[in-house]
Amino acid sequence: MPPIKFGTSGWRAIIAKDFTFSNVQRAVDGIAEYVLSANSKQPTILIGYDTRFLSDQFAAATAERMAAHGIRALLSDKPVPTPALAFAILQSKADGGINFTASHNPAEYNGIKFSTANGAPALPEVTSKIEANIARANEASISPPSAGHPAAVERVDFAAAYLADLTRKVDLNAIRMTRQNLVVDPLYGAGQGYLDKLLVRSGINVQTIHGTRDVLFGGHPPEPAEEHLAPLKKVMRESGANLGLATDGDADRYGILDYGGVFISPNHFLALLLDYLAESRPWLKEDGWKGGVARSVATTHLVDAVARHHNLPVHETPVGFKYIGELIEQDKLLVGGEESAGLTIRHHVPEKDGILACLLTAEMVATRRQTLAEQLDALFLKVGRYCPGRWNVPLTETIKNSFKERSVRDYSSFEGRRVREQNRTDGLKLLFDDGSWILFRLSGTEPVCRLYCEARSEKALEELATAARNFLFA
Ligand code: G16
Repeated sequence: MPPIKFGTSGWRAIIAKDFTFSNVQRAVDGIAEYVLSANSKQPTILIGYDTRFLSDQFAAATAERMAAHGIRALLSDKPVPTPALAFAILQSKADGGINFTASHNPAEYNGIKFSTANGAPALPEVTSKIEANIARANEASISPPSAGHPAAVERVDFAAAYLADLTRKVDLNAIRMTRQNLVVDPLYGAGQGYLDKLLVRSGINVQTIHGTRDVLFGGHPPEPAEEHLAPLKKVMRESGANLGLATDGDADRYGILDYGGVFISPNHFLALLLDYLAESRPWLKEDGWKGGVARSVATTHLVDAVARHHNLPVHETPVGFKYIGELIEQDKLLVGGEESAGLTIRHHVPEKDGILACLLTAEMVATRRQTLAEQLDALFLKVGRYCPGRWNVPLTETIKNSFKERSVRDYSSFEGRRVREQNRTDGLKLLFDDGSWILFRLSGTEPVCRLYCEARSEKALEELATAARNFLFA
């Protein structure tokens, strides 16, 4: 039997190869054992699913299995974004939640994201217990659930309360008053019927594309990266829209197109939003509260420059929103985010929320009455220019070995640059005297080696990226 391993965010595998009903059942049994051992009374688990092939059926089978274990199962009545499920876990005081999704990965994948009772993605100490439960069950050959009294399965709407909560966190009135013209692209994913619905209900002018279920996602991964947003760009130009707002397969990531279809990278967006929230949300910085900002080790240091400007501390985490979720839960953050388009704010779910990010974008444009590009230029003038970039290198045996061997060495210089600091929080990060840096790490969600670079100009970034690629392929 193939081992079931939880990576950066849950377990992901190819449908019909490893992601089968029997393997899902093994994973669910492992989660059920964990939930039962962590709770004395009858626990409750929420179960959701995205728009992928069979996600709804994996979820329904899981609800039955949980009930057979004696765990009350609340099953979503429709596809549900991961942040909406996180909100429902907190609101209903459930003991955790499972979302069937492979997030932004290509259509042939599916996955399980498991969140604990705090609504945050399960931390490694939890997933390692689940993995151990699964491995033990393998050795003993699968035993059927032993609960004497199966619990109930109930169909539930997780959308209404989540959307109502967003209306309290975002100034929808400001968006409506500025008569913005928005285009929303849920990329055929679970965001459909959430972001667009909330905007329409709030009287905001919005057009939706890709708002239906297509288990092949139109032939592209449901990832709101610039290369997948050409149709959104086209519709924006045709309709004269001022913003394009996209979300990924489970709507925990966002993709933003500014006026004219200009892509704003999540790195730059995070820094802009930090600056905006630090100025506009005094209630987020009430008396005596000493919170700051968290970014992953792979995220732009423009965030640090903005944080310095507002006198806020910065927390650096490994890649994986679970680490930022933990800090939100401890109430240490105004904003937390990652370069891979993850974002949440104080008093919101300890999980990334692409829908919230899209709404705050429209609010920021409405309040400042400037395009995002204009706001970014102003920010660069205030704290300096930062040019981040990321490349994925397919994970061949040669690249894997090259990465393994090179990531443990000590470096005092790198391709003619003096190394100021070596950082091994996650992969190998080398920081140079002029503030530029590179980071190599193996992805925990897809078979690629990620190469991240940041420099203070586009030209310097290009040179650094070439040097970094040469280093990996040498
Ligand atoms: C997941 C995690 C993110 C992480 C991203 C990329 O996103 O939740 O925290 O940044 O994967 O991780 P890696 O570089 O290891 O592939 P998602 O949207 O797929 O759940």
